Amino acid sequence: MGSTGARGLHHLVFEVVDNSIDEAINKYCDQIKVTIHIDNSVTVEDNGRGIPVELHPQAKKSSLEVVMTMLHAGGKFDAKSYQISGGLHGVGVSVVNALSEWLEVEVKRDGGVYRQVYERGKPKEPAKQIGKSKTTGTKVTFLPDKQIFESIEFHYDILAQRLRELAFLNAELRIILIDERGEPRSEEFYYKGGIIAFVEYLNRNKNVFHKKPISFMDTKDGVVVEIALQYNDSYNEQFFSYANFIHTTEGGTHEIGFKSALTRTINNYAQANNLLRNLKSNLSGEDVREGLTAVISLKLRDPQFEGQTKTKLGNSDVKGIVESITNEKLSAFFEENPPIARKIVFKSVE
Ligand code: 0RA
Repeated sequence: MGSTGARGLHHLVFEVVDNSIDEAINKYCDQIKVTIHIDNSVTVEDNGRGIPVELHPQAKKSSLEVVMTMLHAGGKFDAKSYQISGGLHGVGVSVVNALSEWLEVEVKRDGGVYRQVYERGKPKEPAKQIGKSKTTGTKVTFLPDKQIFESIEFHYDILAQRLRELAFLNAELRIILIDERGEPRSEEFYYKGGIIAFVEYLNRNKNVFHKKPISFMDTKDGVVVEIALQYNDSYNEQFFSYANFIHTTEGGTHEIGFKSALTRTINNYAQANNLLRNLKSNLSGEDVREGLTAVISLKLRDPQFEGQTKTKLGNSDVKGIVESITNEKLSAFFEENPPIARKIVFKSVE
């Protein structure tokens, strides 16, 4: 988990949520509910396919028990999916289990409800069927181990911030957060517009240059690129980049490709329309990013995370991919929307 402090503690929740997100990415799940209970145990419930429960022939126990007790056994068998895990954390739900005083898993699958309880990662008894169900899903409830973590008190805002971010990055996924401690509190994160709604949210208190964020999406060499951007009248830059749902705070090749294309496209438009008459040189990268709010989200097969905090995307082919997609889509947008393009150029010149 990386730490026994607050960071590691909250990671427990995100680790379980990541498994549900994997189901959502593959369109098996459209709702995730996270509940903080009064004793600081947490429930993560999804309506995905459910963890397989049948007997695992090699292990001679249920697949459910294998997934919950063996390191890296949680991986999907359909390797073609872009898994969220394999990035920063991705240690698997078995680690959450090992670091919990107790954990209870309930799976609805194959017409039944199955349940198993563990203490500090050890099953109390084999998984067994406790009922019937026509639906599917997985529900995990765990109490972090006080012998391991310095504190087991969850912070609502830390959970809310990441869950909101995940909802922005997964358009149409509904994520519900409930806090049963003290005065009950809950929020629902659901954004039909995905990262377009993210940009609108980041600019919610700003005067924007154009009502609708500029957005485009394309796939090249198996890399899915989604970008949304919107200018406001401030001088700040707000830039959020992601690779496989991991916030790449240290940047990387996707950011370099985007920034290079943005500078180039704006200069090209300005030159072609004779808007740089009073300037001795081209607009710089910093010029064109004043007042910019942008979100870029990539999905790729083998993300290379580098840097101090492993939040810098290193894949070298990604720079050219993002650059060419941005050049093409953004110049097309400028050609079709001259008033917006001119406004952006004038602000950059200023
Ligand atoms: C292994 C295989 C399959 C699904 C899952 C794990 C799974 C794990 C979690 C953890 C939380 N929610 C989850 N939902 C699913 C695929 C099973 C299949 O092929 O049907």
